[in-house]
Amino acid sequence: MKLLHVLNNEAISPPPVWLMRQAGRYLPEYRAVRGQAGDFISLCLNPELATEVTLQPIRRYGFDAAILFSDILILPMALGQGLRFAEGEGPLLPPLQNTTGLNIAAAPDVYAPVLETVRRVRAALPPETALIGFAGGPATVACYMLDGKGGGEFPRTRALAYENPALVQSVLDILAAATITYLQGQITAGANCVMLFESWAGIFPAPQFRQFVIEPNRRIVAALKSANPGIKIIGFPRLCGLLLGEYVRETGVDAVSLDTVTDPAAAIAACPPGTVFQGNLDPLLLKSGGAALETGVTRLLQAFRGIPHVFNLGHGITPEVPPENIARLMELIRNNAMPA
Ligand code: 1CP
Repeated sequence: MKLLHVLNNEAISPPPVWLMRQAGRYLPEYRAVRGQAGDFISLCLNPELATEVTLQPIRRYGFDAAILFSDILILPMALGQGLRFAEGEGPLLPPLQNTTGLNIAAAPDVYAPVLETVRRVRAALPPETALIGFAGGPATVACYMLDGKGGGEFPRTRALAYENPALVQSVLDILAAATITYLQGQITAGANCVMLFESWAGIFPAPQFRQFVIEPNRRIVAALKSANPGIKIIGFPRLCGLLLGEYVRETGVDAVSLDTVTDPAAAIAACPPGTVFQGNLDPLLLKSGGAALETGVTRLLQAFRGIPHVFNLGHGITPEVPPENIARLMELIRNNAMPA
């Protein structure tokens, strides 16, 4: 598997490629299955349909990796917090007041269908295509649990970090423990590597970033690596800025997924030797296409020349991207082989 070669520190040209949110509303075949499933949570918990939407982008584009179709908010739901997805509004949860209602022991029964999807996808994928398991990072998931909705501001979580740090810490501790068990379940079911999405890492000041993002991520990486020698873990500390090098060094992730704003050369300089990079094409270029897309792709391939790199976006594909622009992206990457 090309992806695993790169995660094992090999520079490969052209690089392996997959895209965040590669299964999603930009694909007509996804919208059809989504309509059949009813709501989004039912789709995540239906192994047959979740397997189908995981495989759709692989069939269409031949990506080097599939990512399990699920959501980072399935874990809080499995822990007992209510969750619904309001049409066009994103996730809604009853903002958490305390942790007494959260039940780690009950979670595996609720997310069992997700692990069944992992087994089915692994069995159906071509042997050269890697399967990526994932979870939200504890800080990011805690933001949704404490604020009850997304959007990126999370005012209640940020206030609680000062006003009730014990509550925030206990949510993080529960999430770190539950995430270890959840990701272990995905690895046992057939995931070839795993990714931690800390999509809102960038809202915290440095001391809180260390406590809420780095420390729980470090604990998860250590536990998974000690139980699964050789397992590769990708971190995505989105918008962490100058704390990138510290995140990689202290958590022990094998690879770091870069957000759109991060300059590849600055990231390479900030991270320890041997770091593998993933990213970070601007997802908007997929909407624009044309010469801008060509320039963006060439620039990115050149920036990571000779460095182990997994081609990806800096954040997820948006629903309005024309599917043919992704076919064009694949052509550009695969016709751009450069001597490593
Ligand atoms: O209407 C629909 O069909 C739902 C849209 C959708 C999809 C396709 C949501 C709601 N989640 C997903 C799938 C999903 N989410 C995947 C599947 C695999 C793939 O990438 O193809 C993954 C890995 C996620 C992870 C996820 N969910 C993240 C981390 C990555 C990121 O985008 O930063 C986050 C923050 C979420 C929360 C979430 N779920 C859905 C939405 C709209 C949101 C964001 C809400 C907000 O604005 O805060």
